[in-house]
Amino acid sequence: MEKQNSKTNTDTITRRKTILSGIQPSGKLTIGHLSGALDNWVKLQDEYNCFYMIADLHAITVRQVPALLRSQTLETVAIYLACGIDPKKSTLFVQSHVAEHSQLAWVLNCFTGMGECSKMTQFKDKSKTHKENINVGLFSYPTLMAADILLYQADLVPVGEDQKQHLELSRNLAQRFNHYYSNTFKIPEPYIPKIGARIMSLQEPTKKMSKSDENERNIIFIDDTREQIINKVKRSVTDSGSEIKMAADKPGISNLMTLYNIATGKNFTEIESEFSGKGYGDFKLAVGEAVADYIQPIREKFIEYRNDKKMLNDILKEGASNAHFVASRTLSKVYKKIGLYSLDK
Ligand code: ATP
Ligand code: LTN
Repeated sequence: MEKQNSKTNTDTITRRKTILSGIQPSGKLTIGHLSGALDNWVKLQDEYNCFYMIADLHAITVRQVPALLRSQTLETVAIYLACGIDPKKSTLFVQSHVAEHSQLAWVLNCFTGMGECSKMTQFKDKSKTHKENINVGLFSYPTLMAADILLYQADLVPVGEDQKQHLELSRNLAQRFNHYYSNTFKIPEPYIPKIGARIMSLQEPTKKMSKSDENERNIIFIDDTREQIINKVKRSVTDSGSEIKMAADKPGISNLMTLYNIATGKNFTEIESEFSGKGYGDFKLAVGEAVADYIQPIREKFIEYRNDKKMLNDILKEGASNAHFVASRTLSKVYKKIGLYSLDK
């Protein structure tokens, strides 16, 4: 506790801006999460007061197998750490461990119009893919996300393009609440990194590589072995023609070039000249090997951390307590402003 309070005090004194982001433990994380989110989160740790969350309550808006959800939650923590999220610099916690998220979400539900939630693209998409279970949680998903963000008075929220609409609602709700009552919430800004490529599915390269895709051949997981990675890349879909170049009509090759760029740091011009005159076979082998080399140290750390449940639990306990410290202050203010009767004074 002492350490957490001193961390919070330091942040207050230096007035570092606050960042909050999260990923749902709805599957194993992929190389897309690494390049599109985690690599960036790691860089932000030195400059910002970061809260990195595992959004397990969001994950249950679609049906999950309980044992898998539990193990994926712990695996996600191990991956955050293996990628370089440092619990001494950032607060790392599980959403359901901090009750204030559900509590504020309920209040925000009472300030959100039905129309605002029903127009959300993600709700419309998931209602199509999960026709058998279009539940109220899926509908009000964005108000829980707003609670996640507003509880910590986040200045910036790193998200992919697909979450921008949810962030816009968080901003509207914060403004609405501040207007009805008085200034309570900071208005968060989206933080869409300049770099951070979108990785596409290996078999259907016009679709995003996604952890909940049922076809594992589409995905490079962070815990895939060297052989698995090389094989998946070897079997990936390529395009007609034989040239290795970035082009809109070559989504397969362009995606492999992006992967090679992430793994080696070489730019697209360098990659094009390295493989000029060579065939797809040589290129795929080089991409597979480079990606395997890139993933290997992260995978090794992941395995080490995943097997140390005590260490993971200790980090999560400290994270939950630190998060609760901040979140409870915001929630108390909100309860007071809306007129909920309190037993304290
Ligand atoms: P799900 O399939 O469970 O809905 P997902 O695998 O599509 O999830 P999210 O959990 O929504 O991914 O991803 C969290 C964040 O990770 C995104 O906001 C985005 O920044 C990043 N991300 C995920 N997949 C990719 C990808 N293929 N390429 C780049 N960034 C990605
Ligand atoms: N909805 C996000 C995960 C998420 C999140 C958040 C991201 C839940 N709460 C708060 C940023 C801020 C997703 O599925 N990518």
